Amino acid sequence: MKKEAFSGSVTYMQVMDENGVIDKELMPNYVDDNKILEMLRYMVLAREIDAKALSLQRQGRAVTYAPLLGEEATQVGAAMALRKDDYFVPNFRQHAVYLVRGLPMDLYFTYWRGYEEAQKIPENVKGLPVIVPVSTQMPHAAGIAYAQKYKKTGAAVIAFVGDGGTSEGDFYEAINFAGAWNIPLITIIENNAWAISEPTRKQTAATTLAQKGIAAGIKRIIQVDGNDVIAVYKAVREAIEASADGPAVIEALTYRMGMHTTADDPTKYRPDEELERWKPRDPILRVKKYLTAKNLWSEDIEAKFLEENMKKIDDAIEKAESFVPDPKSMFESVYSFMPAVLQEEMDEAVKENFWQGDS
Ligand SMILES: Cc1ncc(C[n+]2csc(CCOP(=O)(O)OP(=O)(O)O)c2C)c(N)n1
Ligand SMILES: [Mg+2]
Repeated sequence: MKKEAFSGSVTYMQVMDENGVIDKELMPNYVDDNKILEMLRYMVLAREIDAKALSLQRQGRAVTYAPLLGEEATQVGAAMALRKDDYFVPNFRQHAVYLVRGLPMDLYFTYWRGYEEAQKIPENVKGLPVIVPVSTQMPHAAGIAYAQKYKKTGAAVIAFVGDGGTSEGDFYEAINFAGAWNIPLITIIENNAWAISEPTRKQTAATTLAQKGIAAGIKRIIQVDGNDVIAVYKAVREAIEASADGPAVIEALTYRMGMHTTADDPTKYRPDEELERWKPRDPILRVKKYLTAKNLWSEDIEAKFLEENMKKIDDAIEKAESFVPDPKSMFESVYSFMPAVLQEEMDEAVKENFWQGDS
């Protein structure tokens, strides 16, 4: 005897298309024009800060930086869906999530100057620090989500992972744990089409990355247009609302319009035509079209908005650049306590003032 033991499928959702036209049937009643305006403001500001960080790096005023250009909708849509007590777990590219969650901007620039001190994320931001080892954030996120269930806090956790990150063991372990323990973990696969120079089609033979969640027994699985801020917001908000019943996997199809990091040159491996094809699908463009048609946005409004914010950005950079690190912190932050052997090394380093070099 043979019978079907299992079947599964993945739905794709887009609410606002490239021309700013809304699918009325899918448009949630909790999104009005004010909400869309707020989404646009965050996306425009995130792009501005991103450009600033890139420019600082090019001037030697910041260390290696991973731009978010093109991925604003995935990050802003997801972050805006969070409730006050929900947590987020980023990797290294989710600058807009920190922005929406209210991380003081100077901490952001201080970190990108290379100072880990700025990674003490304020409690109310409810987020983890930047993490570079690919996918290692996923088991942490699963652990935090398990803790919410165990402590009955009602909070959910959203965790970001790249397309490349979904090839890692840590990713599978985390989603397997989430399925088996039915925890409030919402995994957002920020599929930006590339993992450095590796395109997604070479990364996996799977048709979608969302379907990986099916194998983990996760019921709430969806693929969304990651350049459609409303679709991302809706998918994440609904997953959060349902998180007491279990985990979700949301694949957001977006595109990394810039370089992987400032240490990368995509022109070496990425055809120009591909970038050109994605330009009309820019996540900011479609929202501007929609709001401009309603007289809620214009070039003047944008110029004024950016001017107002430029002062905040410049002040934050000034504060970040006046930060003087305490070299002792590199010893103090290794363990929760100070082992004797490390104490000895620190005392010696202080005595010899070794970080002053020969100057
Ligand atoms: C465990 C591990 N392997 C390799 C690297 C080097 N590395 C940094 S980012 C990256 C690609 C990540 O791609 P993806 O998950 O798609 O995220 P994206 O950079 O596109 O946002 C790699 C291989 C690393 N940081 N950690
Ligand atoms: Mg990627």
